[in-house]
Amino acid sequence: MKILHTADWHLGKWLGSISRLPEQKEVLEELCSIVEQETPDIVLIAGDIYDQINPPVEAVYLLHQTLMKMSANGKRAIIIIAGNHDSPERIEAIEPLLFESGIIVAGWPYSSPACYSIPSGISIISSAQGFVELQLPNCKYPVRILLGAYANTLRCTPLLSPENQDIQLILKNLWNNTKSLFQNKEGFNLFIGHGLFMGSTIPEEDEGERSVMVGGAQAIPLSYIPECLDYAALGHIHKPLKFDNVSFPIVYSGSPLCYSMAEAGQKKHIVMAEFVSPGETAVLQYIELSKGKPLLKVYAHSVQDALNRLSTCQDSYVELHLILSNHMSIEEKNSLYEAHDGIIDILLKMDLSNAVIESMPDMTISISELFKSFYKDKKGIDPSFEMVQLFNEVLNNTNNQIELSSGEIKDEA
Ligand SMILES: [Mn+2]
Repeated sequence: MKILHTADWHLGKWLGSISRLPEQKEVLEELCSIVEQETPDIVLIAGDIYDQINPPVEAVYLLHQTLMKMSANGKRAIIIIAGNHDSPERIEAIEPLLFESGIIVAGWPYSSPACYSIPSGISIISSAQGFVELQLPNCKYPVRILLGAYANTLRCTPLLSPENQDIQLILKNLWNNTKSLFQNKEGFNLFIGHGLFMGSTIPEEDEGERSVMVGGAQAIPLSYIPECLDYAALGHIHKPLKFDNVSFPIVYSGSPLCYSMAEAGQKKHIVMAEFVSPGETAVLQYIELSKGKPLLKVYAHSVQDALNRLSTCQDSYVELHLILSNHMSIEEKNSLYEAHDGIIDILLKMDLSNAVIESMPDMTISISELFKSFYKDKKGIDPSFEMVQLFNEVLNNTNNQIELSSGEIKDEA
């Protein structure tokens, strides 16, 4: 029995003002060819299918197109759970159609898929809240799956009771009560979950995920996942991660593309887990994904230095860290954006240690004279007589108002 595990597709995601949809199309095509080559019996997609609750239609189309390709007309089972970026209602809304293709969607931690069989040979032979048991066409043993869709207070409402409002404990009880349905070794026992799970350390969350679980307050201990399992497919952390010191593989597959600058330089992959028979340790294989532009942090010490560096990385998205000793003009800033169309952000830092202060303005001269010298500095010509007159007029009015208002304050005091 062969599983393909992936997660965090974030379809419809943007990086700054750049849509990642073209790259998402490419990487999902790559994923479909891996599925064709490796012929897994089941594909697990561990949440954050979309990047937002209301995904753009192009993203919805891409998801449906990819699922239909991967399912091979209902011959391959696909399990999808909702992540914190997905709307549970929305992803379950297409269930009646997916149903026909052997695709099972669990939007809520307590979703209980209906039992059915389809002509290709996939059957849901039993189900319960957060649980499904499947019989697959080419697999002698049943496959039991705990469905750990992303959980928070709002998404667990029917599971809350006056005595128990603790989401972590509710999940622990739900999963442990369900395990009585499958704790024997006469089938393959899997877990698919989305959220921040912690072993001895808490994995570092990605940009855009941190606000969801502030300070790891809602992290779920790994020990809450029942022990009688063969593989746990996790989603939420974009960097691939396999936990150590656990009795069966508990794995974050990571996202298929680098989605934030914090992921710059990360290699992305999917996980294949193969079992000979129930109870035997899975053989894991990581298949690298090669699509998507790289994300780079580029450091430069002058505008010219930045232009030189930008010319060597035209196929990347760039966060430019510019350390300057003098201010940058609008023209210089524009020249940077013109030199590279993948600049996500320019972070400017002033290094004044070697700055040459060319001329300090003479603070003893009048404001009117300062204005004339400022104007000449900016425009390259002296201000006209009328301009100076207008400036003085504004200046006098302002001074009068200041005197007036300070007088009023004095009166009030
Ligand atoms: Mn997530």
